[in-house]
Amino acid sequence: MPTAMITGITGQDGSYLAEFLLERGYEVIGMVRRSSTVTFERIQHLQDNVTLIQGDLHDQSSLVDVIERFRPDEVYNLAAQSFVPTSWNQPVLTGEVTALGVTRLLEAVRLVNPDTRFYQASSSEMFGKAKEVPQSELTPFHPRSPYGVAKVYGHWIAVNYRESYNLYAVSGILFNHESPRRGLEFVTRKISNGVARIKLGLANELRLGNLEAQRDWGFAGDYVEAMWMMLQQDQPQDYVVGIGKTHSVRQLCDCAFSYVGLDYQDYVVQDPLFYRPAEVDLLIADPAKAQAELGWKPKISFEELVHMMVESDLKRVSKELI
Ligand code: NAP
Ligand code: F7E
Repeated sequence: MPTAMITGITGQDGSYLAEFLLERGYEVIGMVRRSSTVTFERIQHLQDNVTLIQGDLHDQSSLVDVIERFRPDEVYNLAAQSFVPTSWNQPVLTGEVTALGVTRLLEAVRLVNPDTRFYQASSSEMFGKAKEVPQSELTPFHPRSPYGVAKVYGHWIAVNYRESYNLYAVSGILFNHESPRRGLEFVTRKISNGVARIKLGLANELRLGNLEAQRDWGFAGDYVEAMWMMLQQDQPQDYVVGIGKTHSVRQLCDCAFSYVGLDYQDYVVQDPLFYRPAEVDLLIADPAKAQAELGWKPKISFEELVHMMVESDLKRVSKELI
């Protein structure tokens, strides 16, 4: 039975990846950080089937310990300070976890078990003020947030350990992927939750920032499959993963509100509080390499994703009313 270790297992992607690997017969080790309240909501249903172990990307010895104890065949580094606006408020912490944390984990792998295959969660945010549209593995980076800058570091340190030490280390440059398990502060979930609350009479407006920003949005469940595929290749390489279609936040609002028979223009209020100091205007993936070499194909469309998220929030908010 192969063993996989996931950092960030309590996050959106970690929970879907754990499900995916368990279905394929893996023993799954999840690294979780200590906190005063339990943050296992997304993996509650998996707790009998995964082994959870304490560790933190700030702490080198905890990473060495977990690799020594379980000697995983595959390590998926999904842990990060992942919310872009927070990276302006906490730029140093973001750098410590999202950038240097990658080096700490790579060091643990290199020193303890260099045969481990390593996945780094890189991001389309690295393209930032994009030099070309769509963006591929060859597009230069121009990050526009401390988060994007930290991810560029994480990306290049993974490439560097591959080239310096011959580690099987790959970076998946993933575009935005969402689900009913997305954090409530990200725009897709903020909208699906807002729509549910308005529809059920609990709110009468939804305050958002830049409605013209465009993203290439896909379903997180589809994207974790690409992560796994990248670690099954003969040679370690980096891949762009996305749908290849873009929608604006305005179109997302339209799709979500009209699904429950409402007009978004009656409820959405633009609030400068949610504007960013520097914006990423147009991100759209060129996933040709992942499709050709990994055989990766997304199964869920943008509309299906938005409807799935609104349905899920309608159910959840309705239960809260009982
Ligand atoms: P997420 O829901 O925010 O999850 C982040 C995870 O990291 C959580 O489990 C969190 O633990 C953990 N974490 C944070 N700081 C840590 C630390 N110091 N030590 C150990 N664990 C720590 O993020 P996601 O959406 O699943 O994304 C997964 C990864 O992909 C992230 O690296 C993200 O930057 C990257 N990414 C995401 C997208 C996307 O669209 N979702 C696109 C490209 C790249 P707690 O539960 O304790 O907070
Ligand atoms: O913003 C605009 C906002 O916070 C998307 C992370 O997973 O994907 C995610 O980062 C867009 C931005 O995601 C609001 O200005 C408008 O242009 O949902 P988001 P993100 O910043 O793209 C990348 C690939 C990652 O790697 C990250 O980890 O929506 N927007 N109004 C808003 N955004 C938020 N959050 N809230 C608003 O009210």
